[in-house]
Amino acid sequence: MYFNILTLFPEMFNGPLNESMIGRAQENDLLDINIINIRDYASGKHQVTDDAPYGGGAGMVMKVEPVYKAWEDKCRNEKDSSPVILMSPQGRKLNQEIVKDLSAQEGLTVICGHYEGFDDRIRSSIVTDEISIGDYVLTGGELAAMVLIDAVARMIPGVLGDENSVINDSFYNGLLDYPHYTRPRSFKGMEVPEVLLSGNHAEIDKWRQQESLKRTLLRRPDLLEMKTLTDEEIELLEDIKKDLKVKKR
Ligand code: 4FV
Repeated sequence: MYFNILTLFPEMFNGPLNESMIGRAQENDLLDINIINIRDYASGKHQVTDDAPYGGGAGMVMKVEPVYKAWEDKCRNEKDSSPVILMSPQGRKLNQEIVKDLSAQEGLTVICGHYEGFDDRIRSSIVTDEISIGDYVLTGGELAAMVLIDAVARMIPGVLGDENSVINDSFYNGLLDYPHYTRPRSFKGMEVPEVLLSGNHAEIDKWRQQESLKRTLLRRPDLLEMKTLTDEEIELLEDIKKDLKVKKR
C-alpha cells in the first residue's frame, strides 16, 4: 500500500514512520510512503504557502496553488482513483470502521493543513474525503495524518507480527478490549485472575468476552447501542448488569 503525504513539515514524519512496525513495513516493501513538501511548489523567492483571508479575519489561509501543483506533480494518476484525504476538524470522525475501509485501498494521498485552514478550492478541486481525528484543534494536520497512517498501515497483512493481533483488537468486534495479564503471577499482592491460569480455553474465552462486555458497558455504552449483539452477548450482559447491581447494594 502507498501513502502520499502533502505537508509543509516533511521532517515531522521521520520519527513515527521510520521506527517500529511502520519502519519495518517500509523495509519489507509492505508500505511505500512518499512525503511531498508543499513549499517546493510555492512560487516566488519566498515560496509563500499562506495568505490573508479574503473578507478579513484572524490568521492565515493555506493557498490553493502550491497544494494543487504538488498533487498534480506527484499524486495525480488517471488510472488510480485512490482517495485524496484532507485532515481537518470539519471531516468525518475517524473510527476503526473507516480505518478498515481505507486499508482496502491501493493507496491514500493525505493532505496536512496549517494556519487557520485551507482555501476551499483545495476541497473542491482534488479532495475526495475529509477526516478528523477528534473534536479538538491541532497546530497542523501532520499528527492527524500520522494517526491515520499508523491505524491503516497496521491493518495491512504482514505489518503486525501476528495477524491475530488485529482480530483481537479493540473495536474489531465493536467492543472494548478485555484486560490482559503476563508474568509475574503476583505483583504487590495483585494476582492474575485464576481462570487465565486454568488452561481451560473455553472458560478463558468466556471470561474475556464477559470482561469485554462489562468494560464496554461501563466505559462506552454508546458502542453497545451501535452494535448488533448476539443472543449470547445479550444474556451475558444481563448477568453483568445483575452482578453490578448486587455489587452496588
Ligand atoms: C485536525 C483534527 C486539526 C486545524 C487547523 C490544523 C488543524 C490547522 N486535523 N483532525 N482535529 N487540524 O485539528 O484532523 O490547520
